[in-house]
Amino acid sequence: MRRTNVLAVPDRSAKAVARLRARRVFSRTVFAVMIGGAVLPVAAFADSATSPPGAEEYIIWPPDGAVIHGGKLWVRMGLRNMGVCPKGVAFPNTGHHHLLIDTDLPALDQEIPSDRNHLHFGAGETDARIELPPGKHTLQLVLGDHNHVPHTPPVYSKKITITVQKD
Ligand SMILES: [Cu+2]
Repeated sequence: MRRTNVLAVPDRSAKAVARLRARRVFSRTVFAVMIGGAVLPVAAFADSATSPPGAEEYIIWPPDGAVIHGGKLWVRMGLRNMGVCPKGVAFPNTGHHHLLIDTDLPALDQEIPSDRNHLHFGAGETDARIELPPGKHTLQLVLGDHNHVPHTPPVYSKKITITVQKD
């Protein structure tokens, strides 16, 4: 893959590429059906990048059960046995962080949604300043590949709960 200009590719193009890739997988799947059912499971999951054994994503900060005063906090994102790489760059054993706020894991074989509950750190960030309203909140990380799709097997952190108290 060309590495120049890749960082400037807008999300829309990435989605178009993902659609094209999905179509290619479909073709491969049809082919697999023709040559024998045994190949089908491999072909159906061939599109997401793979993660190596021992890959682990974790939240460095805040700790589970933390009480945050005021609502503004840093989230520090940790990753073992893989590397962080910006979106759009296909490099083996890398991905970018996604922070899930007050939501469960998304579908692990599709592009991770992008909204206020699913934050993408497509520039390769490993920490983020966020602000949450008072109350209990859950935080969880999931790594996505160059197309924002979780790896095979998926790499995600434990879900933690924090409490925001108004100052
Ligand atoms: Cu992403």
